[in-house]
Amino acid sequence: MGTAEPQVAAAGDVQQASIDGFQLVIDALKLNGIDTIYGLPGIPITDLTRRAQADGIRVLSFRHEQNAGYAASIAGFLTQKPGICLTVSAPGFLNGLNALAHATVNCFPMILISGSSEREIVDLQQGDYEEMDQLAIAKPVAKAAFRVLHAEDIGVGIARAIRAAVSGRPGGVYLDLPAKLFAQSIDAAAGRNSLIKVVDPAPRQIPAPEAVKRALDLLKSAKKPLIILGKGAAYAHADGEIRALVEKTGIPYLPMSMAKGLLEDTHELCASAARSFVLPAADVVMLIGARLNWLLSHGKGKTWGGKGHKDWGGQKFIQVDISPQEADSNVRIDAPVVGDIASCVLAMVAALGPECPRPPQEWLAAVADKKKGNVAKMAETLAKNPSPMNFHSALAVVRDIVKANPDAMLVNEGANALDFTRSIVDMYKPRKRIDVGTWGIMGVGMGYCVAAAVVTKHQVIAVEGDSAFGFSGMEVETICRYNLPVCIVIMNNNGVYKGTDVNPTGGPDVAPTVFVKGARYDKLMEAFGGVGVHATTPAELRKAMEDAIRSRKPTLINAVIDETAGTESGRITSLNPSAKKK
Ligand code: ADP
Ligand code: TPW
Ligand code: MG
Repeated sequence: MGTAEPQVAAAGDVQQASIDGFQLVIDALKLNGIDTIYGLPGIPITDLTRRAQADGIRVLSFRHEQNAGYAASIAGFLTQKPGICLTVSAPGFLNGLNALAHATVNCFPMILISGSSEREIVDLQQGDYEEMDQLAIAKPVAKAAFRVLHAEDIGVGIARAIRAAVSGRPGGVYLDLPAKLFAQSIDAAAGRNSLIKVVDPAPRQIPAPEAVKRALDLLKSAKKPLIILGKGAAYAHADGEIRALVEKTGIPYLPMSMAKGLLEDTHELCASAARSFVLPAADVVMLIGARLNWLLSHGKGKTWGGKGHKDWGGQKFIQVDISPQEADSNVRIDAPVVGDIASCVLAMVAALGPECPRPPQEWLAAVADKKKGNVAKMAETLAKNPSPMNFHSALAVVRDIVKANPDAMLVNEGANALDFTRSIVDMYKPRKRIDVGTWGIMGVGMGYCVAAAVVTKHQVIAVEGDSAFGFSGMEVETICRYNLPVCIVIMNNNGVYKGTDVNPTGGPDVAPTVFVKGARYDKLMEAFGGVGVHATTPAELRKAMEDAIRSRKPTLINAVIDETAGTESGRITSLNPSAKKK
């Protein structure tokens, strides 16, 4: 004992004089306000997860890196700070890579940090543990990719990753940290001094006044103007400016899926219920943070009033976007406005002046009329109470629950489970709806639930197709482990799109789209201490959802849906070659 104290003191002195790679990474993240890591431990990053937690970063461990990655990507969308996903090398990296690509495609800021094996061995392909040239593989799907080889460069590496993720059009960034880097020690003072607190990581980008004028002149000339809000508008946190623009101009608007709630879906200018009327009828369309990709039928074809599949409908387009390259990607953009949405919309509102002309009354009346008819039709369908439940009768319940809990986050994936929820469940506040995004991917569900609960602290409601849920279902353990207020509703129709396909050969295998009949997903939740409920009627579903929200306990409701109720591919049957033939 007598000699122990001086030894500890000596060791302490040495430690204080130097700092290792692990610590520099943690300090660099913290210095930049990063407080949460979504990941999965293992060589060589296990100690990074431990030490990050010890240093006050919240480290959320997942059961599969893809789900950690999706969580990080949506945390980026919700917070405008890069979501951090941390994985091990080769297989862990590849599992996370899907989410990195997803972040880039959806314009979400995210950084995938993966440990990697020894460079000298990897580059000579000598067969290291989990050998892979991860940097090269990440590059095509990342907005940017960096590798840090020396401890003194960690500060620069993290700063570059942050800037690349959040500036301009946000995206996924890969940061490769070889195992050897973590163990490197350098002088502590020099190490700390090498860290960079990024100043103004996502600088405002002010639009050119002439671009604003061009856009407003076109907008004012319109007889049938329409505004389309995309998830870029939701990401921009410019809620007040966007409301001012819509209300001041009095122009009907259409929210894309994740822009729902930017203005409440019940707003009198919301044209969602008249979508198929306003798209072909509009003469000038202003896109705000929405791309003319497949989700908007590329701005042409029959959806837009064009004669054939590739014909333009004759609309003129204004596009507000931070990416100068986005305009003209599909059809001519007559008035591009390049800048960040907050600055652009603010500039437009200011330039409109006090007496802003309203759109012609005939246009507003026509839109309102279409809406009224469609809303009435939908109300009729929702009021039915068939047995077994169908998507409509179940979603009528979800619609009420979301209305009563407008702060709740809504996670949504599936085919019919997605399309019906999007059209039936109104949103009342910005950035509350998160879903399959630009790719229409299955698998984001449970990762999104974890991040939504952790970031917002609000109740999370997930409406999941039974197939969609399966992609990330094991993360219900994660939800239970962190005791998150997540209520998962599985629209269980026994399969992909429906549960009724048959094997044409008459053989023993079921059809590729069919699952175990009458599966009890609720039992899965009970296995980890959560609440599982089997609901066969709207009343049971309502009670279970109300209980879940009251208790904030992790809950999974297996909502039994008529297995004949869905349609092939949900609303995008047209993209499915075989369905088209039918
Ligand atoms: P949606 O799927 O909802 O139609 P998209 O993902 O297609 O939306 O489009 C989002 C667009 O928003 C992208 O083109 C992106 O460049 C843009 N964007 C993202 N953030 C901003 C921002 N802060 N300011 C301006 N544009 C942005
Ligand atoms: C990563 C293809 C699109 S929708 C879907 C699949 C498999 C599941 C639909 O069944 P679900 O919904 O969820 O039960 P419902 O209500 O219609 O029955 N792999 C990935 N992404 C996609 N989009 C697919 C496959 C697909
Ligand atoms: Mg299904």
